[in-house]
Amino acid sequence: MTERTLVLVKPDGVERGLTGQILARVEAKGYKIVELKLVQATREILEQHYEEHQGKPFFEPLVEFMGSGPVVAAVVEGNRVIEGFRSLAGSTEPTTAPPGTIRGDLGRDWGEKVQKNLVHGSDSPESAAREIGIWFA
Ligand code: DAT
Ligand code: MG
Repeated sequence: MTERTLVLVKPDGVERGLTGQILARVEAKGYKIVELKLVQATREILEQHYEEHQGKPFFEPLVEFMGSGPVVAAVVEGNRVIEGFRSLAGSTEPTTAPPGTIRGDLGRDWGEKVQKNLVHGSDSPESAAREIGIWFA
């Protein structure tokens, strides 16, 4: 079934000049970018976006990191794209994310409190709808 997901290229990805490579992988897989923008996220947006992580020890460093520079926000469309993009992205921790994935090929541990793992992808249809509403209000 055709779905939409929210993809973010996080500040580390934008800063390292990896936006093109990351979006190219999304397109090469056959998904369609239907919305795209470069945005400096406000604290309000980030608190909403990471609502589920409020109270966790990495929440504050995460919000700080995500506001440390511009991010690229995209809405990506395709059959089973929510699951498909998470598979392309690889697991959360870039050190051990499988080679072949965005995080596995392009990311690593930088010795910081937060995982600088290049990308975000919504994890369910409910999250996708909620997150697209936050970033593309
Ligand atoms: P994902 O981005 O794979 O969906 P998540 O939703 O569990 O992972 O966490 C959101 C982000 O928070 C993640 O991309 C990086 C950061 N993060 C998660 N767990 C962490 C941890 N244990 N220590 C530091 N940062 C963490
Ligand atoms: Mg998540």
